[in-house]
Amino acid sequence: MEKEETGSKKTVNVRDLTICDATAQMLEKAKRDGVETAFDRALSMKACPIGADSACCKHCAMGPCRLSSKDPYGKVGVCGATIDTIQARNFARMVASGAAAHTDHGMAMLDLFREVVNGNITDYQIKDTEKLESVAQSIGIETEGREMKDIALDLYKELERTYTQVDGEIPFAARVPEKTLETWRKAGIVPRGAMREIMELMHRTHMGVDQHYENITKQSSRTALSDGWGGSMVATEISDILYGTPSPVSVNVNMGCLKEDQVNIIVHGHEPNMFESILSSVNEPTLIQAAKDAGAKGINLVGMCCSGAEMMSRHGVPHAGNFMSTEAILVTNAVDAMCVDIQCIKQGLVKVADCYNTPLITTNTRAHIEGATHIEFKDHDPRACTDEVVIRAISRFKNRKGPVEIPKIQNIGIHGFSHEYINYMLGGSFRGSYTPLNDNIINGRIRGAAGVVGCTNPRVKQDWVHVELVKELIKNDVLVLQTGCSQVALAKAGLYTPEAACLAGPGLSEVCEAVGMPPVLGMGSCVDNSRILVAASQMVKEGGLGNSIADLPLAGAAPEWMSEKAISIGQYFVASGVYTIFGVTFPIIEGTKFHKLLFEGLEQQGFGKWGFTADPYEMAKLMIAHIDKKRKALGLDKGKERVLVDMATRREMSAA
Ligand code: NFS
Ligand code: SF4
Repeated sequence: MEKEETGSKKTVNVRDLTICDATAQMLEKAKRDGVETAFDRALSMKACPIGADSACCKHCAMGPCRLSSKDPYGKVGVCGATIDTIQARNFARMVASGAAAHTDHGMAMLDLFREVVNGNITDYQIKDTEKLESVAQSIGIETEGREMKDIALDLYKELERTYTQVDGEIPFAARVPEKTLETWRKAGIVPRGAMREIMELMHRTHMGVDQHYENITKQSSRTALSDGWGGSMVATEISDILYGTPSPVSVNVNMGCLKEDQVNIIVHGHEPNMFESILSSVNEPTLIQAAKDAGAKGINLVGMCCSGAEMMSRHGVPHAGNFMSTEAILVTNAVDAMCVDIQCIKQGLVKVADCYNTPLITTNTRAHIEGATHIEFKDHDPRACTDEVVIRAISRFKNRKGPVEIPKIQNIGIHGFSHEYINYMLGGSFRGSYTPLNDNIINGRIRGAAGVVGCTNPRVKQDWVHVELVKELIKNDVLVLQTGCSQVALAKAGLYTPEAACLAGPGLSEVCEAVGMPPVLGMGSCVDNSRILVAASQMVKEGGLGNSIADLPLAGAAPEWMSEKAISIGQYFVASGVYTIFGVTFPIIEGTKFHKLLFEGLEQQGFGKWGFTADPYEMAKLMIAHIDKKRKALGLDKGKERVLVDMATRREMSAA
C-alpha cells in the first residue's frame, strides 16, 4: 500500500491512523505528553521501495544486489541470480522464520508437557483428559482401558517427531483429508520434522544452492506445512490438554478493562504458561492483601495480542487490545506492569513504559530487551517470576505519579469457539458433528466460510480493513472464523454478540439466531489457526463438499498483516488448498514468473493460491467470487433449496 507523505507530524489526524476509539484517545494524549509510538515512526520512516518489492538480495558479500521493480529482468545479481530466484529466496526465508517462531513455541509447550507427565513440573497438570484421548486417537494411539499417564507418554513420543523426525511424515498428517495428502505426496511436500524442513530451507536459500524459484517454493510449502499441521497444531493441542479446551465465554475487550483503583497488570505475548501462572499469582490471598495494603481495591489482570486472545478464549480473561495498541495503552498511565514473553513485542515499548514509570518486564530466556527489566520465567518454578511481577506492579501502583486517563470503552462479546465446540454447538451434544454446518452450506443458508486473521500494521488504518472486510463477508452469508489481532479488532467493533447477527445476510443470520451464536467465531491466538485447518478437514470428511480442502467453499485473509509468521501461515493455508489474500503490501513484483506461480500456478497444481489487495471491499469480492466458484464446482449454485441433503445425495454431489 502506498501511503502518501503526510507532511509534518502536527498535521496528522489520529482518526486517519486508527478506527479504535480508545487507541485514538491515547494517541492524542501521547501527542500532548510528547511520547512517540510506532504510528509516528511509520510516518517518518518511508518504506524502502526495493525492499517492499523484495527485489534486493544480501545473501552474500558480493552484494547486496538491488534489482529494479520497473525492469525486473533488466539486471541480475553479481552471482547471476535472477529476480525470480531473489524473490523466491526472500519469501522462503520469511516462511522459515515464521515457521521457526510457531514451531519453537510448540516445542516449548511439548517440553512442558513432557515434564508435567513425568512429574518434574507440578504447577501444571493435565486438565483436559478428554482432549488428551481425542488427540491421541487422531494419530492412532490406543486409548481404550489405558492409564492416562501411559497415553500421555505415548503422545509425547509421537508428537516429538513433529520436530525431530529426519524422514517420514509428521504425525498430524493423519488428520489431513486423503486427497489433499495425495496432492502433497505427489509434489513431495509432506513435511518431515520441522527442524529438518527449516534447516533445509535455510540451506537451499544460501548463496549458490537452489536457484529455481519453483523448487525453492516447494520447500517453502513443505516448511510452512510443518508449521500449520506441525508446530502450531502441537502448540494448540498441548495447550488445550494442559489448560483446557476453550468453549464459549463472555469477555470484555478494550482499554476500558483497566481499572483506575486497581493494580493493573498486562500480559502480552504468545506462550500461555506464563499467563496461566500469573493468573494464579493474582489470586494469591497474600498478594491480594498486599495490593489492598497499598491502597488498591484489587489486582486486575488483562491480556493483549495473542496470549491475550488465548486467555480470553480459554478463561474469559479481559483483553485490552491488539498489536497496534500495545504502546498506546501505556499512555493511560494506569498500567502498573507490562509483562511480556515472546513475539510481536515492539522494542519501542521500553521508551513508552519509561515515560510513565511502568515496569516493562521480559520473562523469556529467548527474548530480552535492552532497557527492560528481566525476571526469568522457569517452568519448574513459575511462581517465583509471576509473584515478583505482581509485587513490582503493586509497588508501582503505590507510587503512581501523574493523572490516569482510561478510555471508558468496553465491548462485551462471546469468544472461545474451538473446533470441538463448533462441532458440539451445531450438532448438539447428542449428535455432535459437522453435518449441520455442511448442510447449511449445501442448502445455501451459509454461502461458505472465511478465515480472517492476523496482525494490525501502522501502515494502514488500524482495524479498519479487518472490520470492513468482515462486515462485507457476513452480509453476504459467509461465516467468518477468526484468530489473533483480527479477532480483537472485530470484538472492539461489537461483532462478537449474537445480536450482531442482524448485520449478516438472511441465511447466515437465520443460522446464528437458531444456534444463538455471533456471525463471527473467535478461535483464539495465531497458533490456533490450526483449529481452522482441523475444522476444514472435518468439513471434508463429513461429506458433500468435495474430497479435499481445495474443494471447499473457503477463503482466507490477513488484511493488515506485518509479521513473518503471517507469511508462514499464508503459505500453509495456500499449500493446504485455500485461496488466501493479504492486504497492506505483498513482497513481490507483479508480472514476474514467481508472482505468476504464487498467484496462479499453485492453484493449477491442486493447491490454493495467493491473492493481494489493500482494499477491504475488493478483498471481500475476490473471496466471495472464489467461494461461489467452489460452490459451482460442487453443483451448489442452483439456488437455495432448503432441503436436508441425505448421505447418498451428498456422496453423489462430491463425486460430481
Ligand atoms: Ni499473529 Fe500474535 Fe498479533 Fe500478528 Fe502478532 S500478536 S501470532 S503475528 S500481531 S496476529
Ligand atoms: Fe548478490 Fe547473488 Fe550475493 Fe545475492 S547471492 S547478494 S544476488 S551476489
